[in-house]
Amino acid sequence: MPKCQFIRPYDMRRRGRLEFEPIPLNQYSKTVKDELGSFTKDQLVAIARDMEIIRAFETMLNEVKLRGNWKGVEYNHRGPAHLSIGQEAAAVGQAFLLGVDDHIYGSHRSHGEILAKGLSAIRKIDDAPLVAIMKGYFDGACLKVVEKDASGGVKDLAVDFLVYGAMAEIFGREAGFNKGMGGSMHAFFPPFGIYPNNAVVGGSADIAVGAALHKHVNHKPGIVIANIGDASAGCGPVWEAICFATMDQFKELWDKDHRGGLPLIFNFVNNFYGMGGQPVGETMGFKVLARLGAGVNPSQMHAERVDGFNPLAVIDAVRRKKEILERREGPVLLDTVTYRFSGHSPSDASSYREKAEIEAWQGVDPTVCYPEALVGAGVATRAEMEEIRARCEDLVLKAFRKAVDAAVSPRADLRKEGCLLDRTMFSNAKIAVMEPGRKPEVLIPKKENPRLKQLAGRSRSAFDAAGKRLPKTRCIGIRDAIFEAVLDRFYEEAALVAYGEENRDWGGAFGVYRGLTESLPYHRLFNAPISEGAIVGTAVGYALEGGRALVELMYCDFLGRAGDEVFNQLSKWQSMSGGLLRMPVVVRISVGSKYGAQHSQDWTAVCAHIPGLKVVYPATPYDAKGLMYSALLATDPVIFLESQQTYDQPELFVKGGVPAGAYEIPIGEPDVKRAGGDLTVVTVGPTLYRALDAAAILETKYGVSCEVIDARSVVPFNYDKVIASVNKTRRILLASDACERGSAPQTMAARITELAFDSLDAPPVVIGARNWITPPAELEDTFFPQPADFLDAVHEHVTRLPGYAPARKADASTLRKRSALGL
Ligand SMILES: Cc1ncc(C[n+]2csc(CCOP(=O)(O)OP(=O)(O)O)c2C)c(N)n1
Ligand SMILES: [Mg+2]
Repeated sequence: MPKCQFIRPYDMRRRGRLEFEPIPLNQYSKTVKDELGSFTKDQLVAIARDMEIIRAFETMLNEVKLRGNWKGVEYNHRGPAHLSIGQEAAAVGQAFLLGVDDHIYGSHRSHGEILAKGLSAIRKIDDAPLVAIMKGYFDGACLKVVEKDASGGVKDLAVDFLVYGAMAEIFGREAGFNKGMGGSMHAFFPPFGIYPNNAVVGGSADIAVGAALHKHVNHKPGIVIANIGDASAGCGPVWEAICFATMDQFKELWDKDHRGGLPLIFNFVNNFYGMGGQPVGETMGFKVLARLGAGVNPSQMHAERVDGFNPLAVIDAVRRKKEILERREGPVLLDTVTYRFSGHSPSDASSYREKAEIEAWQGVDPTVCYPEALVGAGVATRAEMEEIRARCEDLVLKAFRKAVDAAVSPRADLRKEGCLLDRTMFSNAKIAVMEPGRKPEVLIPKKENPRLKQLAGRSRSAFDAAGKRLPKTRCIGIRDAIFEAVLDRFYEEAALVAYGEENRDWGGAFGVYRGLTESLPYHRLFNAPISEGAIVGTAVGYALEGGRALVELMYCDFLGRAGDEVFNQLSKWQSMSGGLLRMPVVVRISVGSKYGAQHSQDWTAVCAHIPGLKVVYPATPYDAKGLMYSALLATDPVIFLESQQTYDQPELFVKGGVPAGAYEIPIGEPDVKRAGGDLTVVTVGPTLYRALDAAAILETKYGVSCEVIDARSVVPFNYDKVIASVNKTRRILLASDACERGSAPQTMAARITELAFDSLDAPPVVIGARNWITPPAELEDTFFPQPADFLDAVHEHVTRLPGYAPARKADASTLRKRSALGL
């Protein structure tokens, strides 16, 4: 789309041939002896030790799962354990060169990566900061457990801390790295550069891209590694992540200071199996995973295959890949060949593979071959290696005894009101600037923004000074109000970025961002590929690293394309981290109309159903601006719904209209838009206006005075105003444009029944769209609730309206029949 890129028919239609470069496979050929000049003996031995710790750790879990006992200590671990026995060299080789600023994101099978990265970090951090990290982490809760019987120096203590912290997390203990709320598949420890591991296959791919984006945009040190399995190559979000990470614009359009590729390694931990399915030869067609980089950009992602059974080969590969990333030529792809001797999980009997195959790989076991190579090169004696192995087992046993002891390592009490999860579902903080003192990068002073200048000529209210209604084109509408809040935040918060489809020059599909391009450099506002999953997933990664992201899904109906990212990632990491992480992400989602069945659904309730998401749906410009400003100050994920029916809606309710300056509206507070005494009407989203039309008819024609309350937010939601209104009116009707079944008003109706049963003269009545697909634009008024539907519902279920003939059957027997038909 950028005008500077002219697409010439001559070039595009010219005959030619596209050439691919050869892809290196296992090119590393050095021996330990060859490497003696590059590594100290201590380093070479440390590599063996780290592999032994992982092996002992995973063996313990395997035994516990299979036999409920390890080394005489009994324990029943109910949760999962996806073990990486056999994969130790891949993890240790990767971690060896990484610094604390290098961040890894992993999978369900990442215990080894956690330990390897932690052990590597401990070697690199000086004693004083190491102590500070341990003391500062959740007020030293984990440290307190391990320091009691500590022996040796700070580094030894830190190793105990790491092994115990990871293990206690796996066993769901409150002293674990994530207070026991992450567990085996999600454990992580950011101070050592160990970022969330993900139980959703491939889930870390786009999150890691977002993390790398954060480093790239904000000039943060270090690289990011996405550790994902070979079978994740079949996952859509992984491809979306690869597409997002390799966008040309990074290298071609971003300004000089931000030009270049993302500092990211897609590391496919290639153990040749999914659970039982085999990517090579069965479920995929690439044969060699490293081939995947070939088509996505001209550098073929610098992809190569590396022997993950040789830690030195992996170290060599990471060193070379880091150099590429430092030259800003990333991202890169590694196909790290490895093999799990253990089953997918301990209950897996490996029915899908031959015993001989497992034995063949065990024959080149890295925890045997590498120590042998050290002995052969004279780095260590066999006895020394044996002693290391025994010490590692003791280390793990020491942590194991503590982690399974309920008196030493209790679990969080989740039955208590105000318990850990009550406190961590939302962080509920407000942060104006992530990095105080940092100046936001902008292209022009705010007051010179062309859209802002244009809006200065518009009325801030729907009415002129004499109270006469103005044409919409002369007023600030909802799209302008949102723009103003976004612009304000961009000039305040340097860490804020916005992206989505057609966000830059186009101005967002519905014109909300028109004029934003003129103010912002590319790296703060850009077009994303049509990759809804990656749009949200990268925002999650961007936020986890300390940034603030505003992303957009063009239609609510496309939420399904970002399902995992919204429902499992965005919503869950704050609480899965035990309250350690924050998720300052606003997802703008436009709710359509006129475009038929796949472009016109209101899925507010789908989002509201997911714990951990805040959900707002403003219907007026005043509310839209204030809520957007609040959302962009918040530290929680906010689903910000906007109706395409009302983008040009001017302000009818607030005297003086929409303030030109910034202001906040608290998320979760409904607002009375019309006072009344006979019937409470609660609306979600643009249904407000049809409810007001109905209220006017009810008042003038039938003398029924309605109090109309605009929910504004769905999660959280303060019921006080609604209950106060019901106490007065004794009757309530709730409405939205979402299909009625399972809608947000249905949930509210159930809660209001619980909270105000004694005040109600009749059960709450809910109206919504028919439980149909959305028909074409010309028939939409048969679908979305219209004023007549309100009157029908009032007449049938609230109070008989004298002389009223229902437009459509809405009586109890019709509702029963329709329910029985699934309608
Ligand atoms: C999206 C999703 N689909 C399916 C699963 C169930 N599952 C867990 S692990 C796994 C196999 C993953 O294989 P791979 O990505 O190669 O990782 P590995 O287990 O080999 O480490 C499957 C299918 C899941 N967790 N997430
Ligand atoms: Mg695999």
